[in-house]
Amino acid sequence: MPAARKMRKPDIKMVILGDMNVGKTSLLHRYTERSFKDTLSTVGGAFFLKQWGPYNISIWDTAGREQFHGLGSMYCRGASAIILTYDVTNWQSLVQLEECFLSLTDSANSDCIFAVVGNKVDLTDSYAQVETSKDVGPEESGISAAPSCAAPPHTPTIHKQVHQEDAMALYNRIIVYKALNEGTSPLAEKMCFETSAKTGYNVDSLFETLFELVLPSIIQKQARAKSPTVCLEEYEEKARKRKPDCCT
Ligand SMILES: Nc1nc2c(ncn2[C@@H]2O[C@H](COP(=O)(O)OP(=O)(O)OP(=O)(O)O)[C@@H](O)[C@H]2O)c(=O)[nH]1
Ligand SMILES: [Mg+2]
Repeated sequence: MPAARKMRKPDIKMVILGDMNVGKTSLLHRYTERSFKDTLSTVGGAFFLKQWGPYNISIWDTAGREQFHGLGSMYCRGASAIILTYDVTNWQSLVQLEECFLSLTDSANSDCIFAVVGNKVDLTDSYAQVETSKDVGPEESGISAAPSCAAPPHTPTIHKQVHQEDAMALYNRIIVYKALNEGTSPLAEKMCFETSAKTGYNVDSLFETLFELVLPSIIQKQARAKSPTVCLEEYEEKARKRKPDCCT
């Protein structure tokens, strides 16, 4: 009889948030399946498990449609990294991140890492139009990238409504809103990405940067799980929560 297959518990949780139609599902699909396909608007949320070296990373895709916003905070509970996604051709999708989605992240871990991601850059920048097997930077694209499709890049006609400086300004406001340490938090230059789920531009960099940044949290969590000592603060907190109201 074949040995029963055990599913390992995820070591860490990441969540992707943003308005409907910005390309959240497509980004995850591009990263996990290495392709771009037609998507249906997400209902509720969906869960992906990514094996990264010896680690298991759960990535939660969420629905951007307004009727599902209430679920966002539940999905963010205990998250170590959150990807806030907008569409570079849609200014309102950036505004929505601050107005609707940021508060949903209050349930994430206190040391949660944030990335601000402008997707669909293939529609506005020719350097992002070359389909690549491994993503490349603007300076390398077109010339040295190994294209995996025959179509040559053409001059994009769609107006870019959001520039990276706007995303970086938002990222810096997030650091202040979250009361994160400005000195130790990763810089906006590192955490603001422009991507194309359609061509794959910058998609690997996004996920791999985040995985590297959450690695210390994974190691810390594993060390805590192995530790024979009891963290008194956590113990007291749990005991306090267990106490019935009549004892207060
Ligand atoms: N040109 C282009 N189109 C994209 C890109 N990413 C997604 N799309 C298209 O944008 C539409 C929405 O993509 P989804 O991935 O379903 O968007 P979503 O953010 O998951 O939407 P909800 O599930 O409704 O929240 C689809 O028609 C995709 O084909 C991209 O990088 N470039
Ligand atoms: Mg979706």
